[in-house]
Amino acid sequence: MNRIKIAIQKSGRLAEKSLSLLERSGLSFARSKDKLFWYGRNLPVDLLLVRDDDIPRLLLEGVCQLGIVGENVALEKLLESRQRKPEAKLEPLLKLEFGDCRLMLAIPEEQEFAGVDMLQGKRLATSYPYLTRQYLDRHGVDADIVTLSGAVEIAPSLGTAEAIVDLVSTGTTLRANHLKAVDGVLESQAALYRSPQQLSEDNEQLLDKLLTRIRGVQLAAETKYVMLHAPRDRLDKIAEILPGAESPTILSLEGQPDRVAVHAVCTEQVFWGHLEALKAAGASAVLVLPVEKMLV
Ligand code: PRT
Ligand code: ZN
Repeated sequence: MNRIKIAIQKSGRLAEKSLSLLERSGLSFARSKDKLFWYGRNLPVDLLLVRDDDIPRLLLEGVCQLGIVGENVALEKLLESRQRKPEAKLEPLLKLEFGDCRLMLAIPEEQEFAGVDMLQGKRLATSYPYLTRQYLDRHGVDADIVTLSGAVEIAPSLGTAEAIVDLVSTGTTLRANHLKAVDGVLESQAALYRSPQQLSEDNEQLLDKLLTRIRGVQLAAETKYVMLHAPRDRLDKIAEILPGAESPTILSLEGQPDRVAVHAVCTEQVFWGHLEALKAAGASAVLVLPVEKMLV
């Protein structure tokens, strides 16, 4: 059986969460501090630790079979490689719900935004020239794209561009540079991608198993096991409040004919508001427990 290689970011915003997701899915690796390659100990699945920008190419070339990278980077590199190979394809298997950010058009804060048309003939600084060109084309606007590998946000004050297209999460960087986000180019989060290369049947099965486990970890992260006591005649109301719970288990309570114990698996987030509503509906002894693993 061939081994599967998964590429993840070595260090940076996605590194820790990518590794943790794989470890929580039951993969264990012989860690080596400096090396880029970690051997899989319990399954034939190894890790390659690289710069995030290299991950799409490793997948497109079939060096790695799976990779975790931001959709922003995957799409940018895909558009870039289509210059050489128009049929290049890279599709996400799963969105991973971390690394959220938005690629946005930003202009100096004192300027009025009069639509994307105002960029006609202007200079736009970005580290995402292909996504930016696609965005401009979508709006029928022609502008000069100044490609920078970092510190894009200082381009307008340096006079090298009139506007920028950059990643934004909290907006602090834009504000610190007297810029404001005026339009969205792309919403992004980390995703699991697979190489377009064909896999052996064994590896296809291994990949299915990994996907099921990763989905299970994602589901378990949101899922809670809720236990409570409730008046028997308020059961309908209680069941309505429990978020994402299907057919709770009802158990009788010794010596309390009017009250029952309710156990439910809630597949949506349980907030304080839900607990307060349960209490108002007559529930008591409400316990919310984390779920470690789920197989559905
Ligand atoms: O070394 P390597 O090449 O692997 O890492 P890198 O420096 O290229 O990437 P890294 O670790 O900074 O980011 C990896 C991925 O995290 C990105 O490709 C995105 O998918 C995602 N991500 C999420 C972000 C941000 N949020 C983010 N805020 N990537 C970058 N930023 C930067 C942004 O470029 C800007 O400079 O943070 C600044 C803006 O942040 P706010 O909070 O001030 O708005
Ligand atoms: Zn990078």
